[in-house]
Amino acid sequence: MICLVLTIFANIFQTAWTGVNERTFVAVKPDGVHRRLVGEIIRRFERKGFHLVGLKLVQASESLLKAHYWELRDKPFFNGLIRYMSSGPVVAMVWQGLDVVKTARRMLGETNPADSLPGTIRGDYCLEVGRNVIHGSDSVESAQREISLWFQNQELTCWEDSSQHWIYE
Ligand code: DAT
Ligand code: MG
Repeated sequence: MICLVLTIFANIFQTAWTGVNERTFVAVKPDGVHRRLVGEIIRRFERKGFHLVGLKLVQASESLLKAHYWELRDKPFFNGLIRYMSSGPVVAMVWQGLDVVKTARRMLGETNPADSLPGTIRGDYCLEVGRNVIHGSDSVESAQREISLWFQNQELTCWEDSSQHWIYE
């Protein structure tokens, strides 16, 4: 019985995060904050038509960052990555909209700015992989994991977007 309830709940939860309600986790990294890129980055997501549901300035703890980048724990750059990410505040955000995970990654550009096309955030505003100004979830599953790591449920705001009818047919 408990299993059934959990399955139904999980399904409702998943359904709620698909289609126009898909969500992703985006963070302006400390270099982006220091370099005054926060407004520019938010502007790009707003103008694209995505819907902001969570936003905060965070001095991330080492444990949060280690959990966030757990998959990279064996990489030689891991310790440097954690030092960089904890060196200053991060602007953590949750954006919502159709295909937001994939589209946000395309807006970010490639992991290495040198491979990122002009017009992407990393293509326009940075040069080195170790200072690539922004994070974006790489799949719907990562987005769910990262959103729950960085945000409490009550920090996410559901609000009616008056421009929805002009963005979706
Ligand atoms: P992404 O941020 O594009 O999802 P990732 O998840 O593979 O890329 O790596 C996370 C971050 O780690 C990345 O934004 C910058 C850093 N990083 C990745 N590869 C690196 C490398 N070869 N040298 C230094 N830092 C690296
Ligand atoms: Mg990644």
